[in-house]
Amino acid sequence: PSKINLKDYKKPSFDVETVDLDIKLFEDHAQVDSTLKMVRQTAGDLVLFGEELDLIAVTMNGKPLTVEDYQQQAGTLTIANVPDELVLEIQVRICPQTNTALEGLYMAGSGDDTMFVTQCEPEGFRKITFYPDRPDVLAIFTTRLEADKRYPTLLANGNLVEAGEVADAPDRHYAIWHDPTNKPSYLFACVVADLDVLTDSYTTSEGRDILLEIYAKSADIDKCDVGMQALKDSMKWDEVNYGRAYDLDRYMIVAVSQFNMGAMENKGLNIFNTACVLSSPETTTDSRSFSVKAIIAHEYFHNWTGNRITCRDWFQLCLKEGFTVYRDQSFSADQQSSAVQRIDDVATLRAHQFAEDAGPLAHPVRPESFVEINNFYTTTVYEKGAEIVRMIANTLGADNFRKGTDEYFRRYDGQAVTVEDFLSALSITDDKIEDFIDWYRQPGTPVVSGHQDYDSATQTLTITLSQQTRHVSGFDAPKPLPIPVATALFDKDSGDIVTERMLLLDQATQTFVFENVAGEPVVSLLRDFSAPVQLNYDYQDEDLAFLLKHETNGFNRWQVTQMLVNRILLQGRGSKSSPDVYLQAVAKTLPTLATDDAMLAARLLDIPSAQELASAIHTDYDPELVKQQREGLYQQLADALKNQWATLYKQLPMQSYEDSAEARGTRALRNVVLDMALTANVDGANEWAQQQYDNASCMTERFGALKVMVNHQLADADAYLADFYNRFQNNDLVIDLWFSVQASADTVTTEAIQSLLTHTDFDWNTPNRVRSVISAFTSQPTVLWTEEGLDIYIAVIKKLDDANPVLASRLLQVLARWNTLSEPRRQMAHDKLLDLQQAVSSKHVLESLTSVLG
Ligand code: BAL
Ligand code: ZN
Repeated sequence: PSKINLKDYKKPSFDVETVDLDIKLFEDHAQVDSTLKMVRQTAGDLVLFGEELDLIAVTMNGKPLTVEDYQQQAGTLTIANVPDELVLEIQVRICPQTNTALEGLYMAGSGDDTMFVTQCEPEGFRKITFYPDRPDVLAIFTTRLEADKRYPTLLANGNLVEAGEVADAPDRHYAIWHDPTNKPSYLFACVVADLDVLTDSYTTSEGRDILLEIYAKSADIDKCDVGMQALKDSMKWDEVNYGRAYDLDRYMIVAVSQFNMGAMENKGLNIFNTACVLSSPETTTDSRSFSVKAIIAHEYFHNWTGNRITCRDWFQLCLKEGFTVYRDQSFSADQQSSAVQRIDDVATLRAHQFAEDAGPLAHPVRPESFVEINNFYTTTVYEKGAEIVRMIANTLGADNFRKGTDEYFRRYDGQAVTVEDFLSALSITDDKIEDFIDWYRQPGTPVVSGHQDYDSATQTLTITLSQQTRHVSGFDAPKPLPIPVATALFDKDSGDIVTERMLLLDQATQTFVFENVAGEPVVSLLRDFSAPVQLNYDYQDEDLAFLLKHETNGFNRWQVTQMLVNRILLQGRGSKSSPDVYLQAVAKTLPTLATDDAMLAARLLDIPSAQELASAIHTDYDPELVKQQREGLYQQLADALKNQWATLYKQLPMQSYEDSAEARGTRALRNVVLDMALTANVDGANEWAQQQYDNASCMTERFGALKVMVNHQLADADAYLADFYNRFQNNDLVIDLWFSVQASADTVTTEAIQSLLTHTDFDWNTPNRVRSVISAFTSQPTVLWTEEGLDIYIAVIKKLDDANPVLASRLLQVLARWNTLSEPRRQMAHDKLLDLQQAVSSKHVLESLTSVLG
């Protein structure tokens, strides 16, 4: 398979004005008839894409074409000598029943419980029919669906025009949908199923009455209220914050259990992984429920950032994803403590995106070439892409950012555009914003180093900052980037802020001078994580302890504890701290914080995960040593506060369920305290865990208790696991939790993983279930990076390579850290990856493997 390069972009030779689709579903196949009205844009042949299609007939302007009239190659159908205006009619046969890749039109479920759904982004539409399947071809779609009446639910994008019985076929019915908005084929969707529906309504700021519908299996329809509320909240939020109102009369969401992604923003017909839309207190943890709301918001926000303004080509994926992630993060920050939201977003970025940027899969936020675009739905494109938008928003300030986004929507509505277009609109009040383009082009996480000099004679503080980005092979030598560094100076005596300033570091090294500073201050840098960089500042531990006490914003306090922890845990790798300052600082802070802001208190006790710590280690990574050091510090923390845990746990009594920020904070902290108490062997903690499980008012409490019982190998853990299974055996999403709590246990073994993979409820065709074991397992690097661990993991990739290459390739990308391992693990992992190369054939896995091997 060949590489596609950004620099080779060419406009399509034809535009599609309208497309009429007629999709007839039968027992073992589907027939798809399409009529495309097309108009020439530029010179050249007409190129249509198509994969896994059985071409039955094609006519042009009413005249049947024969094999001499077109050229069919792998993945394309090319017709030469076409007139400037044409109507193309194409008939194909496809087989959704055997489509395990979950792209295009596929059957989900099994036995009597099946449904048909689509996933077209990025290039799934070409598995439904031949089409100029590229995001810069926008068309008006009309879709007729026909199926057996045992599938009463027939949905497609837009508005329902007509529905009825099929003449001469009493068991069959049809529905016709028309979408009045111009859209690229990746936003096409249809659903043929037997689903219940939760309905509601919303009136937009423009006075449009919208029907809101969430479709789910009847057993799940009681878990759709959280999603519905989130949808209404998102609609309102986008009106208030971006002036964007919804534009169709109907907004539908469909829950599907077999889905590769989290969700998909198809115009007017979002399709969601059940894990990302269903939520109820009894079955869903608070953190999962929170991400349900965020994902509903994300997909809704795409209606403007993605659908109405879309990407010119797939290299511009970050244009819609980075901006939309920034928008959903801002929405979520408005729904809870903004500090906690920022903590969670930054923790994810540092654990996953920084690791990606540090390894062989490093790529620019806007890649310049790919073989398979599915391989680029990465944390770099999404999360780093969002950080760039955040830096721009912070640099401009709220008013000018809003002027910029208003301009973006005004100028480009209805078009397929580029990152340059986005920056040009955002820069209407400040042309320096265009300089941020280098953030989109350059891979690697910049390291910002610095120190300060204070001159008491002149009362001047000078901060020197420099930036360095590693040179990723295959790319130009890195240039200095514009890095906003939010800075505050704290008076050492009073603890008050004396000055706040946003420093813009845009050269390799720069000095920033602060005048009239009476007494050397403590400097707080990169507040609110103002740029996605690694910071090495010449701090003393005492400065960090000071900041933990005096920083005004919860995020900054968390960041300081993380710096302290990293300095302790990455000892011998250039850091130099002993745990004492950290332990004392946490001990001092915790009691008050637990009362004032329990959620933040829970986060402050975070010790970065083994994976996050590993992401900062670039050579000689020894998973055993990291685990030992991490657990050692955790034990020290638990022991240091041993006499506080009982008091704290009792201060956080279990009450009847409430969905308030305060109640969620209490639950989060209680789970952390329970784990600490068990770690410190506090008398009676075993019973607290059992009582918490038995008396749980919600899944956060029950699962929190189960998790500690499993991790601490309490005597009754197996009995509780069995109870959990029996209680929830009819709920797939909860059974996913049951699998994952075992697969990610601190004490997991390869035998345990193997037995989960052969459990009767394990299902290779359901990505959520595969991830509940296999992705959960990656949280235990000491087991993953062994012969047996890798054999299991790699066997899964082999198995999925053909059946579901998108999933296989994403699982493989996790192994990119192999080259940082210490020997002999590194060589062993390398050999196994080389063997894998002989055993796989999908372009998805092969491209990722080539990159992973470096
Ligand atoms: N566009 C794919 C799913 C998402 O990012 O919303
Ligand atoms: Zn998205």
